[in-house]
Amino acid sequence: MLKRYLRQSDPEVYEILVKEDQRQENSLEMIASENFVSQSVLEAYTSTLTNKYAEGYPGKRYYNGCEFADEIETLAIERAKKLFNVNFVNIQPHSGAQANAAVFLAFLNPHEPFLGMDLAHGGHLTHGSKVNFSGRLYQPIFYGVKKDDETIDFDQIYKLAKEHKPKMIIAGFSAYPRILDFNKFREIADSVGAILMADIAHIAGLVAAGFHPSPIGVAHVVTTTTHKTLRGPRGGMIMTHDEEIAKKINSRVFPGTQGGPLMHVIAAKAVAFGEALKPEYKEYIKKVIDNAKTLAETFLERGFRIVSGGTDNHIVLLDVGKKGLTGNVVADELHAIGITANKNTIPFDPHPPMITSGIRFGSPALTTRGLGKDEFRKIGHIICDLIENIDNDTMKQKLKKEVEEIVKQFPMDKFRLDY
Ligand code: DSN
Repeated sequence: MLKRYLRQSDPEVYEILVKEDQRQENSLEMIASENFVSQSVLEAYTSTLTNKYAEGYPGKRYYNGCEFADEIETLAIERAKKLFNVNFVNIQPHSGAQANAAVFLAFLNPHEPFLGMDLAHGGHLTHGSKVNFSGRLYQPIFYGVKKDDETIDFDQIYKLAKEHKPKMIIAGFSAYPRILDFNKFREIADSVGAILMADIAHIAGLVAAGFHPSPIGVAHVVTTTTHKTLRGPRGGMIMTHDEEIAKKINSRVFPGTQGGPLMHVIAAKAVAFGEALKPEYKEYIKKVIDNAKTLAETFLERGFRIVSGGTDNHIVLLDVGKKGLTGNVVADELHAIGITANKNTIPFDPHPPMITSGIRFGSPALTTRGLGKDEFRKIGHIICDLIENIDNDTMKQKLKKEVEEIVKQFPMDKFRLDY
């Protein structure tokens, strides 16, 4: 029986949680930043460590009773250090946004300039958007991708760096399907004496498994989330090789931007890192990339345009504007047949973020669920058929059934807690 305590004590919440279980089970989850954690991660996440306040760091806490909080945080840190081959990890950020906030606080004074990628070209809200603390408190200058091949425009970054003398340069994106050359970023940062921050929230799993060059030792400081390709609980962390930077980061996380750490989440992070250190995880990441490539190839075979013409990672960015449609409409139609993905701006998009010309697809969650190249090819065709028949209800019914057939083959019991 699932959630037996909640079922009796609070049927209202229970019903909603069961509906979410069913939603995850009955649809194809293709949001590039999502994944399914293991039952072990879930168990740690729901542990009694949620009850514990542990402001401070292992061995230096403000409250008593932290002996096991210390033990679990130290274990999580040691596993993360091994996984990323790095000297220092702060495991406490509640999210990627919190991790980035702590880094800004460590290196920039209010109104000082930094370079980040334009949101419309694949950047992130915390890399300078005017609706975010990063754009309100500091002075963002945006770089983007080249118009011809939609890969990062390093000439532009170099020029902007010379002109604006930023205190920090951010390398790392939410919707960029290609490999990042961290060395080039570092060269530019050094040429103007800027700090290089790599935000590997999306590609952390690929970096950990050795399928993407690591920024550790190249960037001064590296931030990430733990719940995307890394397949851990929702959360963030910050890494560096540099002892002085490490001290600064610790104080900017706590007390700089956060209060008590979420100890149950830190326990779940430790479990996820333990999983990622196993050889099976490398195989998983290889499949994540193969599946994304298969999806990209299918789109191309069907005559669709994808940003940058392919993918090197877990992301495929489809240009639906080319088909005379907008991302918001296609995302809703996909949802209606059981495929969850998000509308996303594409470089030089004529539409704003709530409309967009693109759809971002990701392979991490469905790969965890067990789907392989055959299924990704089938899903690619379903998506193309839908876009080509967006006003054809009979076709949409047929495609919905095809999605149902796929999801039935991959039950999700092993991603839920049974009591
Ligand atoms: N919301 C995340 C994503 O989807 O990429 C980034 O924070």
